[in-house]
Amino acid sequence: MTSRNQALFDAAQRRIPGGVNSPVRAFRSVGGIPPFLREGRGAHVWDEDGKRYTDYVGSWGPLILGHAHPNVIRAVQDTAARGLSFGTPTALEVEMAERLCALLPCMEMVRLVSSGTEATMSAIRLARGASGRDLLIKFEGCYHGHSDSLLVKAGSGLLTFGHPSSGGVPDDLARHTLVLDYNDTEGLERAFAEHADRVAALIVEPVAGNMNLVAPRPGFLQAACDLCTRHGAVLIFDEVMTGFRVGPRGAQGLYGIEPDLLTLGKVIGGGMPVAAFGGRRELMEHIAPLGAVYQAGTLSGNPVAVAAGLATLDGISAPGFYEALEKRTRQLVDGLNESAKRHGIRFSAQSVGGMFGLYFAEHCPESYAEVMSCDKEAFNRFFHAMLDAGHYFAPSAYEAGFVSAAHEESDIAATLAAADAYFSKARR
Ligand code: KE4
Repeated sequence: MTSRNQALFDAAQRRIPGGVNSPVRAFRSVGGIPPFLREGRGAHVWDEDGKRYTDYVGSWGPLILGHAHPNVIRAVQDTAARGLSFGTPTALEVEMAERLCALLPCMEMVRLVSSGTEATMSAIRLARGASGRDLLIKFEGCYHGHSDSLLVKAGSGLLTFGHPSSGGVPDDLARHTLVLDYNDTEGLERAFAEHADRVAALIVEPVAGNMNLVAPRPGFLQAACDLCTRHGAVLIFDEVMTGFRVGPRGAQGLYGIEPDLLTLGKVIGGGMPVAAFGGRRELMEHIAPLGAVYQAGTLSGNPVAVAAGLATLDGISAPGFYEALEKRTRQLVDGLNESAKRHGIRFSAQSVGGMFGLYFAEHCPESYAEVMSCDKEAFNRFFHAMLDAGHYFAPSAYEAGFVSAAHEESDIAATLAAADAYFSKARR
């Protein structure tokens, strides 16, 4: 009997490219049919066939309180009942701006947008406009959304000018993006030695989460900060994923480094489309209508979305929130490492705050090249065994995973039991 997931996927593929509205949802990397989810409550989601999963994706990070948190839903319902959008300033946007600037040391001013892509695209345009320079430095394996300047990767080796890694990106634009190796401080120093006076901005995920989780080596972020300061380049921390995920002050709080600009998304919308870019006042005052750098959006700061974000920020401000989240995430990671070791499986896992990485490799990778050497097929077998058992991990060996405040100790224990059963039978 064809499952409803299959029937829906067949129908979706007839009208939507790949059957999805965002490529990573299509299961192309892991194979198989993506479950079409219809409901979520707390740590659990249900697909259209009624199957329940413990969810470790959480809509790719936003659902840090868990699905359908009563306070978030009530905030959305109450705000929506007064109208969905006005295209005018609203009090809720002022409250969100004041909240973000109070929580994040580097933020003196902030502009709300509707996606992480818009946030990073706008921050890069601002850095170029404010500095009068064009060159952007990014790191291979870091993803900052799908604006043209960011869909670029090195041809090969260091100091290679960008080549488009997506159709539709003109060479003429890609050549303004220099792609380096994450965690390679020497390569970064060489790049600045050669191009310092041309660098408008350096954008980095302070904890990389889009090539699986790769933590910054000691000194890497500080070197980026020092080089940008010394050469008048704008340091952009892309905290769309890490913001309020790795700690109450994001990665900038965790590592004690203040970027010039910061981008946010995911958690600050709580599942609704809210993202932001912000930072030093003298930079942000270049943004229209104050300055010459244009940036706009019909639904930017949408009150219903912002209400969801504010309710989420209320939730993560509860005393002990991050200690509990970190403890729960570590319970998962430590349990998986212990189980894999006991069964002789080549596997490692690590966590930073409420996000984690799983790797079929001896050690946790510290670079893009090391991530690429992990056993992707072994991950895919693990992924499907766990999905069949009702535990939904990110459908790619190159994505981070997320735990929510709604995950109980019993949920983690059930996931660990399923993983142990899998490891006991898995190919060595
Ligand atoms: P969005 O445009 O998808 O809201 O944000 C782009 C973005 C920017 N910066 C970072 C660090 C990000 O992780 C993202 C988006 N992350 C992916 C998951 N790896 C979103 C999932 C998807 O593309 O469907």
